[in-house]
Amino acid sequence: MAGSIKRIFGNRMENFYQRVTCPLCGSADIETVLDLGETPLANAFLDEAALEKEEPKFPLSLNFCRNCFSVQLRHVVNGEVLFKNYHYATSASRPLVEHFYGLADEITEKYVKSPEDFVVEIGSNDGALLSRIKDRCRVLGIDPASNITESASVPTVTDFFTTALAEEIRLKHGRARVVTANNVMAHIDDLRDVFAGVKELLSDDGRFIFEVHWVGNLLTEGGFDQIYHEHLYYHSLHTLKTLLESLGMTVNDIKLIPIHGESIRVYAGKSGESAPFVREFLDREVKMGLTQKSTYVNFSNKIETNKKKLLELLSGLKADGKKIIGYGAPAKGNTLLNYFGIGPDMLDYITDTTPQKQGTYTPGTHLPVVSPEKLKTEIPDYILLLSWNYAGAILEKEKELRKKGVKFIIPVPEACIV
Ligand code: DWN
Repeated sequence: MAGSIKRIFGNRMENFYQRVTCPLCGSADIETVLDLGETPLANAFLDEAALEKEEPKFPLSLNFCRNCFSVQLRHVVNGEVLFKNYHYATSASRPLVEHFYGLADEITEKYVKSPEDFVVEIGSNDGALLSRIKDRCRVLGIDPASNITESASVPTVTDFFTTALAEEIRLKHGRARVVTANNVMAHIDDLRDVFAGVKELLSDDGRFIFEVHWVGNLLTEGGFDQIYHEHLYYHSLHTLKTLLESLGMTVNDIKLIPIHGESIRVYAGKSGESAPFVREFLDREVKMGLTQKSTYVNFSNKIETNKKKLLELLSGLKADGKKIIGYGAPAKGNTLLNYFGIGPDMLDYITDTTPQKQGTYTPGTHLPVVSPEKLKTEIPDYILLLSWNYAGAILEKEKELRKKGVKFIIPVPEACIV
């Protein structure tokens, strides 16, 4: 099927266009199942000067493909706009760094047999994962965000990954024993080209190991805030397996991992068998309704119910004179803040450990982002935990605050106070 897919682009407007066919299977049998209105880009944090300027906003809605069950954004924003100047740094979240060290150790223990083996990471950001293994094998990062890669700790190509770049890398460095890509394969419009490029780069016995947020978690944990313009796809194993097999690759195994809510780690290659758990996981997805359009329509209704509950909670606390701040300025936080309409009337500021984010303002809601140091001198009554996906680590880290009576509000799947 590869190469036979004809994508008919809709009106290509400035910096974004509307999909009229499924980019994974080419079917025109796609339907909008959820609409979050027009929002600014989730990682487009503003400096002081930008506050006075008009902020670009883009439609944010989900389509469901009845043919391959893919869940995807209806409108695609130009990748250059999204990723060329990027505020997200992996190393700002310690739990994420530790998670990637674990993956790096698994890669070297299971797949790296010689210092000559070559490991490539697509979307390598600041090099956190590859820095763990760079002394044990040859490594190369690939990432388009020059403001992040300029300080990367490993050899990095500052560009988007494509089949053309894959061939260039293969000719220069040889085939890769492992290609890994984490929180990347939901961000790329022409996923077929990227997967074909991985196949081009991978050795015959190599492994393509990648992690993506799992659409099953979006529907259960209610993490609707993971929907933003960077995330063009909300993957299930069903859609990834269909795409990989259409390119002659096999899903060798899959793991469900507790990162970003719940993500799936897929192990694929040009050879090897499929572990029994692959079939079990596919059956689980069918039982959860991930291959049914109605599941996503019902999910949309759950978001509205939670929106009402959280706004009532915050309004009530403000009416009682409570001081509320935000904790963590994740991209997903901006989907929640914008769609729920939570701004300076409810939150005084947001703390975040990312140096690039401190001193900026959140897109659309214009909340000041400050260093967590502020919490050493100003004690709020309530903290809205926008980085809820690290709740365990954060609640432990902030146990002294909690001993002083500060309460945390977990916003999704249903607003609750802990
Ligand atoms: O796909 C993506 C996801 C997986 O990661 C990218 N589009 C960008 C990014 O999305 P995100 O910004 O929602 O990711 P995180 O890792 O959930 O962001 C956490 C934010 O919270 C960071 O800005 C760092 C901050 N943080 C903090 O202030 N204190 C994190 C921890 C753990 C903390 O203790």
